[in-house]
Amino acid sequence: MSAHRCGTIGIAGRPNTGKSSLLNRLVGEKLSIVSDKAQTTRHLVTGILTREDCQYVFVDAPGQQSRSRSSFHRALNRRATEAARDADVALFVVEAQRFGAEDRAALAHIPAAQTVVAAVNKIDTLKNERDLIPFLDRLAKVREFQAIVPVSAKTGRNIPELIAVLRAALPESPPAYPADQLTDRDERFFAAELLREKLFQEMGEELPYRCEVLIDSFKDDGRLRRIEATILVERDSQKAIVIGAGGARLKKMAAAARKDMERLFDGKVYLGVWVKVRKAWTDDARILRQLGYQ
Ligand SMILES: Nc1nc2c(ncn2[C@@H]2O[C@H](COP(=O)(O)OP(=O)(O)OP(=O)(O)O)[C@@H](O)[C@H]2O)c(=O)[nH]1
Ligand SMILES: [Mg+2]
Repeated sequence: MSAHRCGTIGIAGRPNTGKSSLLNRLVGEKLSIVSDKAQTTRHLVTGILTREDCQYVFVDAPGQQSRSRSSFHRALNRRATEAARDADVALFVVEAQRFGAEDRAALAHIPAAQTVVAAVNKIDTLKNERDLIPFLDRLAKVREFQAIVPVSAKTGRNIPELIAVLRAALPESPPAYPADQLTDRDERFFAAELLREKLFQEMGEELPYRCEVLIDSFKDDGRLRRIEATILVERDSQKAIVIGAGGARLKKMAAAARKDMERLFDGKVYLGVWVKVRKAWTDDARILRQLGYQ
């Protein structure tokens, strides 16, 4: 058998290309939150895939975006850059048939010396996979990629091929984590993320960007996890929208988040959620620190 390999793979690309969906598909567990809105991911999320001959430590990151409006957005971009730069390999994710200025800018943030594998995602949306060939040819001219692999995070198409290509790019090394470890994040982190995902999935276009989730307390009570969370918004009007008529929207989001938590934690969850107004939290150093952005 060939030598064991192990290393980190930093996932990069502009927002909304399917980076988090791909991480989830690669590790076979829903760890990183997903929505149809750009800039869903705000944190670095590690997902570990352990195979007999290789351990893959994937790091999902926020999408690299060209316009930085606040300290918050600059913090997200810093994270996006770090993940790809500090890993053994960068996995650059683009959408099939779409390579624009934003993709080019995101790619430019990956240092020239870094090994880059490109994943062309969402190929399930193509009528005919052969239509992709000219796009792949054009992409190959943009930069010297170690490999270009068309995939679908949605259907799992070509995921084994992508895993094989990544293995070849990782250094020979013993495993860095125990074989049963899936992530380096704790349950508290995932509790906040799963609730934030519901805000992205349930709310209109602008509102999710004005929201954050804080976990106020997380207690094990026998086999029950008791979680108290706060959704931060910037204005009273936003608070009313999040809560919805008679509290219906908040109840729906909390119920969906609780269900996801119970699946991920494999146990019962009590979830209490409050909504609070904190003006301009995206530029408030104290809140950004509390949320782990600074
Ligand atoms: N059809 C199709 N849709 C996909 C695929 N992968 C992801 N999506 C969709 O693309 C949208 C964005 O997916 P995410 O995984 O959140 O994308 P992301 O790159 O992590 O986005 P940010 O975190 O915002 O940078 C969601 O609506 C996904 O369901 C795929 O392979 N096929
Ligand atoms: Mg994401």
